[in-house]
Amino acid sequence: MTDQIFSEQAVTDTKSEIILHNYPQSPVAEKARVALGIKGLAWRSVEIPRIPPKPLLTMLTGGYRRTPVMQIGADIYCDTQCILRELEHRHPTPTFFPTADSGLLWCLSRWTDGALFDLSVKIVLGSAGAALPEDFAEDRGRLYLGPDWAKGLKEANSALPHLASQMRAPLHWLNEQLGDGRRFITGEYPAAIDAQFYHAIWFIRGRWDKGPAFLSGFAGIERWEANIAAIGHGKMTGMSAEDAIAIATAHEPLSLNASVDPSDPQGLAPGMSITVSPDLDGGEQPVAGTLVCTTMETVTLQRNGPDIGTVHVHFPRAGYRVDIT
Ligand SMILES: N[C@@H](CCC(=O)N[C@@H](CS)C(=O)NCC(=O)O)C(=O)O
Repeated sequence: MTDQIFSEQAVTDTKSEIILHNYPQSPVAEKARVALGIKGLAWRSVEIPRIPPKPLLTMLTGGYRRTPVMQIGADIYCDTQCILRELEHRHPTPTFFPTADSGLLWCLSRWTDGALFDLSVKIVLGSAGAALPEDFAEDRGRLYLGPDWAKGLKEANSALPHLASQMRAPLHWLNEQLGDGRRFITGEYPAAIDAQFYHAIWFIRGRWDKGPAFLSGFAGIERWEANIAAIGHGKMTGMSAEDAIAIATAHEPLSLNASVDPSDPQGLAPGMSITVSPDLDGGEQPVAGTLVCTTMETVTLQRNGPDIGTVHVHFPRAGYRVDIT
């Protein structure tokens, strides 16, 4: 995949332009950037602050403050689960699922994005300890270690050898998976799961002082990391947050089939007033709006405002809580 074929999509076509709200140091954004690289897409990057307030981002999302967020016209995709699904839908070739294992790989990705990523955050926060800037430690501590975060940070620091042991076992399995010389996790072609596994490893390599030495014990992983880095990030050009908001205002969201799912466990139906928030409480603001449509995988709500017009905000169902208000 070193020979990139970039999408012919004209950057002036603002309706279908892919805008990623992100910042360079974010590992979860790195997952999305690698995914854009796998698809060889052209995209615009809006750099957002690393800690709240993020008023120009939350104006679009209705309160969701995490990184990254993808915008296409007046459609706003929160969480990389939604972002990857939408990229696969709009740009199916090359596919994120080059083998016949998409269901299995979605299941595995709930672990890479959940327990594995959380473990990498604990290692990075725990190893940085007192060196972390206070506002950053407080914000990320609350998000990833819970309301009692200061205690959690101290525990992560003293438990570093244990946390490293928890990381070693899955890295050993990944190394074994790559042991037959394959270029990527499922074979010759990169898949979504490569980006999903990679972001946690990119994070410990770059932000844990002992990360490079730790990873040097896994030759297959180091070779695979180089293959992923060679894919690149597609074709990125910068954009201001103000221009992104102007694009949302200038366009209408894509129309969606507002059919009712009679088996929806919560009885959700179009037109209901709802809020959506991450299932694990990190003290984050729920996003309120009118339900447009839900599937087993996604919930879409509509928001209107003088500053953004009408937008559709999309969230995954898995990992998010929908409340009827
Ligand atoms: N499940 C989310 C996780 C997003 C996430 O936790 N991102 C980190 C960035 S690495 C974050 O938002 N940190 C706090 C922030 O950027 O304000 C996803 O897959 O997009």
